[in-house]
Amino acid sequence: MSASVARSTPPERHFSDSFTWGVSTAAYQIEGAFDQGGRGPSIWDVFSHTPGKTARGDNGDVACDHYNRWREDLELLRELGIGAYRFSVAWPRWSPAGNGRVNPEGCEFYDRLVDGLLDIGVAPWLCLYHWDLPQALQERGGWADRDVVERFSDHAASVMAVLGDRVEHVALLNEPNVVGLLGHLLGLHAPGLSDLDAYAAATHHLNLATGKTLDRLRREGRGWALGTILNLQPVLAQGDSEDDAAAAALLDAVWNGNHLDPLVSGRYPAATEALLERFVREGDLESVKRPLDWFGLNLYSQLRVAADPSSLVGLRLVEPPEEAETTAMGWEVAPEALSRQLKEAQARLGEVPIVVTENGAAYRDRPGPDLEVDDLRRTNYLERHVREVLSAREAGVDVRGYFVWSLLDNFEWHEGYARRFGLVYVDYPTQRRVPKRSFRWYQQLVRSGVIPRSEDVA
Ligand code: GCO
Repeated sequence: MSASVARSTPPERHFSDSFTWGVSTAAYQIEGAFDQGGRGPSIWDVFSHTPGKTARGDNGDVACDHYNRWREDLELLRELGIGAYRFSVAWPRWSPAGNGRVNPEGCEFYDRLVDGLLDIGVAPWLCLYHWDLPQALQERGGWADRDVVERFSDHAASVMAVLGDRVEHVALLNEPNVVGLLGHLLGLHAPGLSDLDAYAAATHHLNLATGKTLDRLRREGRGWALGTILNLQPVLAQGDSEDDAAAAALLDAVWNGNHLDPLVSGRYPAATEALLERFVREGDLESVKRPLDWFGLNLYSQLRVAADPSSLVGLRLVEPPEEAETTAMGWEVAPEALSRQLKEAQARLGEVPIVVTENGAAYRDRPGPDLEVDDLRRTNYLERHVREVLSAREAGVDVRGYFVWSLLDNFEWHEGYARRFGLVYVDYPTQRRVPKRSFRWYQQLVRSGVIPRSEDVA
């Protein structure tokens, strides 16, 4: 073989055509149009409009104005060349009071979005709950009130009755562990509670809603691929002491176990059972233990923890070591956490295929004169994480897809707009969208199935 032929031989593909490449978004973070098209208020409208709850008082009123600019955003998806787009349906847009009464304009919006995706050959991956509970339901107790389980199942059935002829992949809940902890115990997310009972009740009801809604949708016999999404992270003990190990085990139970354990084994972790069982009625846990068609893993980082007898729960989170690389969120960049977590999740889930439904990083992007962003650090973050997906696959983990968080810079919850996660830069005053270097890197990966070196993509 001559040298010139050897040079033109394409590198061996890392991923086959059947691997799903996607990007993820969430309704409240991008849609804006909070008072358009008959949408009702959600807990995030109320929370973000409460002084002091979000950075600089940022809220999702306008966000990326995706509700009005969705066609332009589909164009970006087409240009990116991905096979799948994960988005969420805003419950208060679908049913403003959360009582099942449907808002036709809300329905039409998602109806057109799904058609638009199919027209450009992108598979819609629909998430039924990404944190924007109708405020009317919060006023009746929200996730802490058991009645929400039925409301959510009804809502899921209503959405799928309209969109289910064109949507195959459905995720029930996005990160119930974050909803429980940040929303009901730490007060950082809507509804902004710091209440142990509300946390325990919400945790159980989120699990029950998952199980009951899986049954409900399966009874329809429509062949949907039903999954749910958890944010899981390896928990590392700071030191070698037994106390630190116990602290790590406790945090692991709370963060990773409270939702995964009941799903796979019908039990709560021993460490949290006493707290949660007050809300468990007979038969509940049997209806939570359900096989999934696929499992969504969101992973950004890992947690470090130490025992701390002076804290209420006996532990404290530890900052990453000084030499560790961190993102603008302060999260440690730990790509190996992804392959480790994929292997652990697979061991727990058995045969269930796994999809990385979110992975990405916020950096302080500095746009040039034409708003272009050379985000080498994000590109490099993504490159290293995709390599870990590959290594997990090589180790036998059944990872079927990978979704970047996120298509666009967007409303990063209580951190507001300063935390940019997008492959596409959004200039909020003009709503101009400008693809970053990471966008071109991802485009190349999706097109070739070969992981490009981040430095090689301009
Ligand atoms: C998450 C959320 C996203 C966040 C992202 C970055 O699932 O935590 O789905 O909404 O914006 O994770 O923090």
